[in-house]
Amino acid sequence: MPVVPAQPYEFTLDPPRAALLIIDMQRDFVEPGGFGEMLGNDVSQLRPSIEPLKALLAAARQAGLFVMHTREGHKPDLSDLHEAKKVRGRGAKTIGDEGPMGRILIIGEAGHDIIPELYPIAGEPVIDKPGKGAFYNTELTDIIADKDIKQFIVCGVTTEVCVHTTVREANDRGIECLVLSDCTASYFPEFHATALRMIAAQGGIFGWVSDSTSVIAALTAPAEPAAS
Ligand code: C5J
Repeated sequence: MPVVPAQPYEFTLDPPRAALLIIDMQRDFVEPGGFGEMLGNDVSQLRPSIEPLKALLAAARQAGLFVMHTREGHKPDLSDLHEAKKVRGRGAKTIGDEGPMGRILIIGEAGHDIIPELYPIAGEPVIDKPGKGAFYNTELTDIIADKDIKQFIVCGVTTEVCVHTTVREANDRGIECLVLSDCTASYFPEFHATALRMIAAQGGIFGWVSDSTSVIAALTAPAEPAAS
């Protein structure tokens, strides 16, 4: 099995049991005019993750790795939006209000969709999640049980919010998480760095940290000849 250099120690990748999980690479988080900017963030901080993630996604598809995408958002009638989340931030505009890319963080609106650079293709589940974690109130548990997935290669935004919440949820469900430093991003570079350190600390308390170059090398390495 391919071995990926990682922190706190190497990660043994089992491709048939692994999935690339791309968290919330949505226009509402990455592009101006969306939810991220509405909260006062500098969305340009997320852009450097796009190119490495694009290369990784191409390599994963080429290698036949199972790919999943998530999108944070809510039903148009807001029936899955807690009042506590709706009012958080005390902004002039909130989830469900009209913004430059349609109603903010609402399923079906332009801003809620995944950025064109990383758009899903047929066969790649898109998991709509109302929370920060990808397991809460979604079909993810059933999808990974059906595919017998035991490892996630985790990418997306933001590192300390939806990526971290999902990694913690997955960790408690026995999934090994390999988080890629150059394919994740935060509006706050210091949170990004610290969030990654938290994952690999204490012997990998939540998982492993590596980068796209290392995973692409592992996915494209020629298979070792079988022992005679
Ligand atoms: C946030 C996310 N930051 N995808 N969502 O609200 O991390």
